[in-house]
Amino acid sequence: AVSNQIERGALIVFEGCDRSGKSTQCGKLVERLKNTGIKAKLLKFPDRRTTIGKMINSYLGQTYDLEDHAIHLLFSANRWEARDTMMTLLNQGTTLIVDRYAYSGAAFTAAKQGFSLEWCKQTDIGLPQPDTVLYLTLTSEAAAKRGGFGEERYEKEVFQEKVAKNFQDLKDKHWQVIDADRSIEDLHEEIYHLTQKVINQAKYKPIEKLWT
Ligand code: 2DT
Ligand code: MG
Repeated sequence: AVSNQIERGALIVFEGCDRSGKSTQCGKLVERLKNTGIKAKLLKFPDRRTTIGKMINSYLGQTYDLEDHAIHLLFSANRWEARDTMMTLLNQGTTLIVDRYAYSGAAFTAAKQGFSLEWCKQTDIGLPQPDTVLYLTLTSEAAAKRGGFGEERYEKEVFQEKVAKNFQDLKDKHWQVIDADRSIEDLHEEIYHLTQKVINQAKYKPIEKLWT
């Protein structure tokens, strides 16, 4: 009955702490999907290439200061400016693999003094709802073995612990928690198999709105 309906792509989001291997896994997954004939595209937030993204990049690189609410709104705006393109791609059948999304937006800002998770979520309400959120976890010991933090804003132990706690509070039925403390290949295999199921199940489902 649905044979002449266009199959949409799935919206697959990766979240997790620093050094959990998100970016590596996103890249490998997109390549694997493409090699098996599935239309797929990699997106990353923040997208530092847009005008808004350049401001975010300067902020993260600590060459530019912004008031905490203002930078939160820019991170959110950086997703909204991608919204129409995301919807078009999904509706044309392209699966999107997304490296960080609104959950990072809320978890990071809410780790700052004086911000609640509830307030932080407001600006992203209504964005496309992910079909799944793959949350890669590492103990802080396992993370430490992967090397130290970099020089960007937020790359500090105490701050990252608050972020991790916020991620726990953001978890909902769309989340799958994945232990990232193993080899790149093993992790990739598990993720690839999980996503096969998600892609098949998403095909004829409408795209819902985040946090509504
Ligand atoms: P990358 O290291 O992944 O480029 O992220 N961040 C990210 C926020 O504070 N708010 C957001 O909305 C997003 C998407 C997480 C750069 C840093 O920016 C943080 C780490
Ligand atoms: Mg980083």
